[in-house]
Amino acid sequence: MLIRRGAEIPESLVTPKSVYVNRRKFLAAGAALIGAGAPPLSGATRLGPLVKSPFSTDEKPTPYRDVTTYNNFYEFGTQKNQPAELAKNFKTIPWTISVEGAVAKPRVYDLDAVLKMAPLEERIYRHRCVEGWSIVVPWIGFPLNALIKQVEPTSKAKFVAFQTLYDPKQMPAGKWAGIPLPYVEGLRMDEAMHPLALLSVGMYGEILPNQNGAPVRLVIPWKYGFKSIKSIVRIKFVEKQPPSTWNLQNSREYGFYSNVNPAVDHPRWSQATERRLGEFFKRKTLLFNGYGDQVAGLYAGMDLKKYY
Ligand SMILES: Nc1nc2c(c(=O)[nH]1)N[C@H]1C(S)=C(S)[C@@H](COP(=O)(O)O)O[C@H]1N2
Ligand SMILES: [Mo]
Repeated sequence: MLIRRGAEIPESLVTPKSVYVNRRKFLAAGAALIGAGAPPLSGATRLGPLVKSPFSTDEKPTPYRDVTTYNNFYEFGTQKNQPAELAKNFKTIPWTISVEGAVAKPRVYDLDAVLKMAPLEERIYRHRCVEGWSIVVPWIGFPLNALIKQVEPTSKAKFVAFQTLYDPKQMPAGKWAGIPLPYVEGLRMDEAMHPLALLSVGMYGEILPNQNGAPVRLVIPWKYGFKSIKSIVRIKFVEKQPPSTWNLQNSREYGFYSNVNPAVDHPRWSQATERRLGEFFKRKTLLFNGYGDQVAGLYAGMDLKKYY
């Protein structure tokens, strides 16, 4: 582990207290951390060293401020600006993820074990919300398939089910979210094994802000944003297609697959275009969010209008 500091100033002086405390906690969790020469814009903890990924887009990342203040995280409020406020004191340390079900080696991972699972990569991905906005995010994480291989799924494992923490004490707004909680999501096994499917622990060089799904979230760049479940506490390997929150909420509007598809409209609005946060003009939405070369094979022969 390498910890550096640029200037000869106690970091307690140059870093907001909350971040300073958070940094010490994260060090206790054994993360690979580096201090940047200059305090980062956001002032949070740096993660590194990072492997650059060939899967990154060369599009310009959306400004950090937009990505951290315009969020969907219904446990912390349904307005876009609420998660940044209401998740401020969300306690993410200690944290455990139970990996269970149809696997030879079920295990409860603490955050330290998650961070040590595979080399941390930076991956710049496009992200398309079903509501019609999009962002480009430099995520930090590693392929979900690294975790899957470690627990050795059995032949009964056809799907993977994910669950977010639901702590009504820390998430009082969850009561008014209008969706069933805890938030749950699922992937077919081959989707989960796909090299693009990312378990993320950070973004913009830093640990994940709480509103973006700290300490560990999924990022599935070819699917609508709601498949990218935040603050994961349980991963279960199952035989049958598991429930997913937005499908439970409204199955006519939100399917299990939820692949980005400009040709399949949401019943209440078109999906043909999107607005990149920070831009004025709309862009055309791309099939599989532009990742078709890599993922279309997963859906060969499937009617994407039926399996929306
Ligand atoms: N637990 C949980 N995960 C969630 C959500 C949520 O409300 N709760 N919202 C989803 C939606 S709709 C989107 S678009 C993305 C937003 O991720 P971001 O805030 O990091 O951009 O998170 C997804 N993951
Ligand atoms: Mo979304």
